[in-house]
Order: sequence, then C-alpha cells, then structure tokens
Amino acid sequence: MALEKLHGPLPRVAAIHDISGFGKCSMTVALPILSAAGLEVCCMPTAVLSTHTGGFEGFTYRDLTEDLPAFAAHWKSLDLKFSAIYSGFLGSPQQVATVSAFIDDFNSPDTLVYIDPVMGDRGVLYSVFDDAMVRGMRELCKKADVLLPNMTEAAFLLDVPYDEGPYTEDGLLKILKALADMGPKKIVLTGVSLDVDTVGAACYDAKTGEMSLSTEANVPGQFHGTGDVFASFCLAALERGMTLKDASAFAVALTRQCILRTVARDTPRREGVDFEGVLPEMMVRLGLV
Ligand code: PXL
Repeated sequence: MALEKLHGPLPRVAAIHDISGFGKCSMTVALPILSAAGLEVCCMPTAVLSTHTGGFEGFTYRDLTEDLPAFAAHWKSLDLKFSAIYSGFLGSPQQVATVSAFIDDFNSPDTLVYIDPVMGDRGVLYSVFDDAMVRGMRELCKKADVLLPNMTEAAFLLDVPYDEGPYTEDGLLKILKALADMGPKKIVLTGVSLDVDTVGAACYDAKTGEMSLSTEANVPGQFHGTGDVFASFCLAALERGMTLKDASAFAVALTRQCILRTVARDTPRREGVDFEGVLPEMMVRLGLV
C-alpha cells in the first residue's frame, strides 16, 4: 500500500495473558498471530513462567497481579484506547478481579471485550485451578462481547456435567443459550462435533439467536495451546472485519493447519503447535499480502 494512504494507529489490542517461556501458548502465540494480522498488541503480562503448567514439572511462576493496577494507571495516563481487550489464562481469583477492573476502566462503545475463560480441557480443570477460580470466571464472562470457551470450560461455567460428545445441534444450541444468559453477547464454543470424525466450533449471536457450526476432519490426539491459537485467529479475523460465522470457520481451518503441521513435524505435544508456519496463509486469507 502506498505510504500516503497510511494514517493513524493500527487497531490496538490489549492482550492480557501470561508469558510462558517454553511451550507455545497464551502471549507467545497471541502476540505473533495478532501482529501478523496487522493489529497493534499492547501486552499486559499477568505472570511469567519458565514453561506453561500443562505437562511440565518444576516450572517457575512469577505472579504479576500486583503490577497490573499500575500498568493500567500508566496506560490511562497515556490515554490509550483499545479496539479489543483480550484476556486468556488468569492465575487466581484476585487476578480475575484485577482484569475485571481493567475492563471497566478501558471499555468503550468502540471496544470489544474478548474473554477466553481458560480453565481446563477434556472434562478436567487444569491442576492450578479450583472452584473459586470457576466462580471468578463466571463473573468475568458477564463482561464479554465475545466469549471463547471450550466444552470443558462451558460445563464448568454452567455447572453442568461435562459431556465428551458427539453433540446434537439442539444440545449445542441449549449450551450456547445458557452461556448467553450469563451475559456474553457472542459465543464461540470450541471442541464441538456432531460425529466422531469431525471437530470444530459452534458460534452464537445472542442478538439474532443464530447459531452456526464449522467443523473439519478431526486429527486424533491432544495438542497443547490450540485453544489460545484458535482464539487468537478468531479475534484477528473479527477485528479485520469478518462476520462471526466466517471468523469461526477461519479459526477452525487455520487451527487444523497448525495441528497437521505439528503431526508432520512429530514434535512433543506439550511444546505447542506449529502456528508459525500458518501465519503466511493467515495473512493471505485476511487479504494482507
Ligand atoms: O494454553 C492455556 C495455558 C496458558 N497459560 C498457562 C497454562 C495454560 C494451560 O495449561 O498453563 C500458564
């Protein structure tokens, strides 16, 4: 694009995630994906870990909850405005409350709040979480314009037993409506399938009552960090103007590409997926190159 057509800042995203030094997830996938999508990322690191907590032992964990109010106050003094506020893994109910206050401070009619209520997978909570965390997340979800839970997180948020699927369209609609009753305006529910051979996402817009399903052929196995990769692709697409339905299908397709590349590389699952190799395709699909 000609330089004279460029004007003003890129759309800004406040990304509120931990930094896990090894094992690609949270900030280390959100930042590169959103930057490659032409969004300016303002990083609010909630904690610094040597690795993520899923599949490693002996990791370090430096909690940064106490730093966050001063971070927010400095950003306020700079009069920063955000197109999106995007939160993911949070370490404690106190941290959830701090992020909730950040959203209240920085939300505006021009801001979309994206909440990935990272809490667990395959029916179980991550080892570092308990009931108090689930209660905290329920409160935070009320503030979401777009909520991005997986099936496990949906079950904990709704306090219903986890069902490993496959699901029916009616069953999915019931879950989506119950989640919408908690407050979020739009929902993208991941880990969804109508049969054993496919997997994808179901999205729901509370305003129209419309549900849409996007699935692709399932790749067996558990791949760490795919929830974060999915949410980041979905946010990128929505911020670049795609509809909810198209953004959801886009994120399903690209996340599957990451998984296929990881299977081909045969790297340990806990190290995360090869999202790097999918960035060029993402940029092409977004019309950026
Ligand atoms: O991918 C979610 C995630 C993010 N951050 C940390 C985690 C996890 C999941 O285990 O441990 C620190």
